[in-house]
Amino acid sequence: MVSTARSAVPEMSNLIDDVRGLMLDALTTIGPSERPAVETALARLDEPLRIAVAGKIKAGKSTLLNALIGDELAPTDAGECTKVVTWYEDGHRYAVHADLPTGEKRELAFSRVDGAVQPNLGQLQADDIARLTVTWPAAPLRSTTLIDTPGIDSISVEVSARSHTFLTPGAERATDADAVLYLVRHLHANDVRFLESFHDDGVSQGTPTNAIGILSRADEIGDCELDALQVAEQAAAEYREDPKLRALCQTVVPVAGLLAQAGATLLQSQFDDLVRITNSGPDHLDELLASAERFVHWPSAVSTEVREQLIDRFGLFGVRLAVEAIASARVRTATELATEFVDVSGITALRDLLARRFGSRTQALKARSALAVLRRSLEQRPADPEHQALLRRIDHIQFHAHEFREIVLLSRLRSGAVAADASSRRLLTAPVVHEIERLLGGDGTSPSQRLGLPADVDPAEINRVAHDAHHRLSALSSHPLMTGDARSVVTGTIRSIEGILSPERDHS
Ligand SMILES: Nc1nc2c(ncn2[C@@H]2O[C@H](COP(=O)(O)OP(=O)(O)OP(=O)(O)O)[C@@H](O)[C@H]2O)c(=O)[nH]1
Ligand SMILES: [Mg+2]
Repeated sequence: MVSTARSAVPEMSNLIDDVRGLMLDALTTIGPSERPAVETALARLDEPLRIAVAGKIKAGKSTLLNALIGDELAPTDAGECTKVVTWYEDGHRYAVHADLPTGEKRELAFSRVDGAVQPNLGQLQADDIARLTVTWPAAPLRSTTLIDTPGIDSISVEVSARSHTFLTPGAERATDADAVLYLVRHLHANDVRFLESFHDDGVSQGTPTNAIGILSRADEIGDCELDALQVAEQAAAEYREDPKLRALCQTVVPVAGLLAQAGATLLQSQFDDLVRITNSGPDHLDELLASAERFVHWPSAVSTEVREQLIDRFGLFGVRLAVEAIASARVRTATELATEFVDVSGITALRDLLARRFGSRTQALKARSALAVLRRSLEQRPADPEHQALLRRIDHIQFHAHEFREIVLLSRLRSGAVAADASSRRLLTAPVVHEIERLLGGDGTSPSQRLGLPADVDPAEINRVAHDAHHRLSALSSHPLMTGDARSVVTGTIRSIEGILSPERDHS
């Protein structure tokens, strides 16, 4: 029996339950061909958030994924497996499976080569495999499944197409990823076009809700000088303010994945080699560190082979940083150097960002993905009255769940659509827009993050600041020059502030 739209407005805490109930109802009415997709989407509500790592060939995708897992599971060389979309997910045992286009799932034997999981494809070619799944018991994978995608825009049109099909499946099915990290070394037109084509489904179509731009291999910017990461941060800050990019992804941050990976896996023997290099004397060091080429081939007491491994592992920037840190005695042990690498790499900032932007929105992102799949299935038979009733329930949830509304409002603000006319621009000035974005949960959804206060702030201060914001925005919403569009953003934000003020509204 299919019920019509419910009268109760779904709050954030029971959003998933509402969506689950709707999907269970749908399963009693949809046809057999749509069933598997809806069943999969239903099961997905209880699974970890899926984050895909995407970008151009050799942008550093697999290395960044490794840095996020804290292991070296993803192969970073040019093997066959880098051409297949590969999922890294938590599980009870170590295993690799291949999904074949026939629907068959086949377990593959695998070995670890320099840490990387290398499946034995046997008779299979990369082209025969729809996807690989590496199941790995690892704490970081418990809350997030990471998906490595083949490089876009590669010389191999097929490999590129495989990533496009995965990330932008088009009208016929919803995307498999809840969120995407898009890596670019330097942004140019192709990258922007790719981001534009990453339309997500359902409630926030074609919006930056679930994309984060990463300025990758940031240590290589500006000739690998020691200030490379600062230079990269300045470039990222410019991208963040670029209206075109603001409309396409939530933010842009610089990360040196290689350094983060090196920090997570640094060996004592590598540290000892770096100490030997450092101790080879300042004059010699100047020559040695002039370029990667020279570092490997300049005459030195440390063997060429060892130096080759060091440059491969840490990059020229990493070696320069290590030598500077060891020579100045800022770093005295392998553990301290590992920490230095991780700190400088930007990975901690990225992890925080993922927790704030995606972690706190996990429920909404998963619910949105599930509704997108359900909508697609129901639209196969749009004239069916039971389908129409279910579609109305989807509309109802999407319209009333405030967390969805926040996502839509954030996207519209970022796309620049809201403050497009002159009077709105006068009222919604840049600082006001930034505050509204923050209040809507753009920097994280806890009350203190929404109000821009420290995490350990006194609850009385939270209330005081929230009341103050409520007062200001209420005055703004009743301003005579307020247009309908801008007013709906302000009233939506007021509703978010009321969520902070009313403890029963769960914003955590
Ligand atoms: N200096 C530096 N090199 C990096 C960084 N990330 C990756 N690399 C190097 O860039 C090359 C490509 O890295 P991958 O992680 O395989 O890049 P990818 O985007 O997965 O490549 P494909 O899957 O082949 O498209 C490797 O030689 C890495 O060591 C980084 O942050 N800094
Ligand atoms: Mg790769």
